[in-house]
Amino acid sequence: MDYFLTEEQEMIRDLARRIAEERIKPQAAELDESETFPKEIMQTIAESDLFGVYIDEEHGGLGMGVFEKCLVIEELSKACTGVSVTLAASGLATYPIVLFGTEKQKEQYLPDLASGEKLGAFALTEAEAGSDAANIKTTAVEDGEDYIINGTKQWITNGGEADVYVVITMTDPNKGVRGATAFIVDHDNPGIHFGKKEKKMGIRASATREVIFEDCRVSRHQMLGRKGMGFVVTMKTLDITRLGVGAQAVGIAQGALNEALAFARERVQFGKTISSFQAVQHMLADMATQTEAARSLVYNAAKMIDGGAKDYSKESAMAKLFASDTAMKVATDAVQVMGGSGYMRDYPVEKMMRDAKITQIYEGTNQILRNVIGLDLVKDSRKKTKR
Ligand code: COS
Repeated sequence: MDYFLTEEQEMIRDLARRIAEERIKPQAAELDESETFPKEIMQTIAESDLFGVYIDEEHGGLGMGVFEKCLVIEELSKACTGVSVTLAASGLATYPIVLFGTEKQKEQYLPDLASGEKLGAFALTEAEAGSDAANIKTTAVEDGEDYIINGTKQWITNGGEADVYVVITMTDPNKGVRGATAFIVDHDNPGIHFGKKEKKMGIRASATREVIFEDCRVSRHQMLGRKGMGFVVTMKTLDITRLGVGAQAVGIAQGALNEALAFARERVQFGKTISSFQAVQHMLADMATQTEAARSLVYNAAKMIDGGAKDYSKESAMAKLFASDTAMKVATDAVQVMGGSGYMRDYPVEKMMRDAKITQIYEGTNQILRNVIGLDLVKDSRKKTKR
């Protein structure tokens, strides 16, 4: 399908595609097997200015938007989501600063995040606060001009590798969601510590760790947005970054389809290539149609945000939900088309199937996203009835 990209957009996409083909694809299996964080590849991506495509030029970025960020993530994810998620998760810490940072905070943090000199991480999830994001127990207690943060964040992507942490805390636990506050914490703060690298099913090149705050002192100038706004900071951020997960999913689906199609054209059974059997062609047709539908949803939701829409929670949730379910289905079907070969680690589709699973889980499980979409539909229809 032709999305009529501008020359600039084509350039960004082609650059990401070239890095994916030349730098990531040849190493993807080894990085997955050895669970190695891809430092050198991240440096190449940083040198190509791809970290900051959506950050304004004034703060060191390329001044483009969510749509271009999705193009980059999709291309990198075709080769390896274990690599692309590092860039996407850095964006998860960058968006709260873009959306809610003071000019001083933007000047201090955005240029390094845009250049990829520094990586970001978003620390929300805890042992008892996953889908129930408001149930966080990490506290930030006022102490003169500072706040003291205590608590443990779990499964933090880029944990330990990142330089800049956006941390969601409770400043007033009695106020529930209105008692949450976001802070920026630097990696070199003596009160921040990291757990061991987690062993994951997929996206194994990426680093996922516990992030522990022990009497972590931060200046009140590190507060992001106002006191009590932490939940809104979180939700507004996720409304945008969920499209990044959608783009990862589209990349995985397209990557798996490409592998299955190439294999089917080579594999001979009953004296013919299996691509000549209608049973296989129908599977490939469904895979291609579903992938294109997922891409359309992600691209359109991204354009809606870039176009200045005020509320896009529902559309972003729909795109992430549909794209991630598609990635899981298409990757599973790619393994099926490739049969025994698909099941072996010699081919990339078994990794893609493992990588696809997380897209249905992180940044809001697909069950939570159905809640978001459903509630929005009902709220909207109530408003229309009142009119
Ligand atoms: N944008 C702005 N504000 C939002 C919002 C959004 N997208 N979604 C909710 N809010 C506001 C609500 O308006 C409400 O504010 P008021 O109290 O002023 O009315 C407040 O936030 C609480 O909203 P709600 O009552 O809907 O909160 P819940 O505790 O019921 O949680 C869900 C809502 C389940 C949608 C939320 O917790 C969620 O998204 N969970 C998944 C979190 C997640 O993605 N975790 C994975 C982390 S990986 S980084």
